[in-house]
Amino acid sequence: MGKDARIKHAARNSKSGVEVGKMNQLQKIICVGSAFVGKTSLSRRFTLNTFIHSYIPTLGVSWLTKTITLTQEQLNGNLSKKVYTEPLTTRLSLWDTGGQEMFTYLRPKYYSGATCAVLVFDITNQSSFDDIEMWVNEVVAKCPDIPIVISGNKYDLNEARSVKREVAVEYTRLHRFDYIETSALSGYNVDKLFYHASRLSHQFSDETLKFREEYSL
Ligand SMILES: Nc1nc2c(ncn2[C@@H]2O[C@H](COP(=O)(O)OP(=O)(O)O)[C@@H](O)[C@H]2O)c(=O)[nH]1
Ligand SMILES: [Mg+2]
Repeated sequence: MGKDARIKHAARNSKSGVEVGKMNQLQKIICVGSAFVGKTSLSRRFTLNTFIHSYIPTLGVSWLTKTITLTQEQLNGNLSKKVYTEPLTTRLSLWDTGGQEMFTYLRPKYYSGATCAVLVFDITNQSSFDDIEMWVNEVVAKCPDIPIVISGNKYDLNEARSVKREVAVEYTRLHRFDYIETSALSGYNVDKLFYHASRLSHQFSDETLKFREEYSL
């Protein structure tokens, strides 16, 4: 698609009423984490605004896309200096990798070109949180320096949680990742998660940006 066509395409896709900014290249956000934590559900909630209760294991890999516009305020939101002066319209592709061990051999090639990693665990499942370290190592081995956001999903089951919020916050703070609790079922914080991932993707690809500061969602 040529530049003009991309801008028109972006304009058609922008329903927010904000000024349509420059169309950026595709952002590739990878959703990683153990099976059953809600990776597919988060992607579906964000792109299609639907939720399915039954479990459909993701076979290998799948992806969904959505075009969004980030305002300059959203782009600058986590920075100590305001550097962005125009909005950005960008096409997000969410890559949803199957967590199952049998697909391990498939996953690394899907990391290539990723601009942000969303690492998901289930707040009611301690072992999915314990697995996060393993996922971090896998992602960082393939994509050094990639921004990482950790999502503690299934917040609607907060009453039944087994991973304390403070424990997750402390872990992510130590590693300087961002942390957000989400619910694909209710939609809680799902837009916030992916808009943040998009903003980080843009900042990641912007080599002039050297002063990203610690940020808490
Ligand atoms: N209560 C609740 N269930 C969820 C949530 N997200 C996903 N699920 C359920 O958890 C199961 C696994 O979800 P799925 O998205 O397939 O997980 P994946 O294996 O990580 O892709 C399914 O039965 C979903 O309906 C959530 O936020 N809250
Ligand atoms: Mg899945």
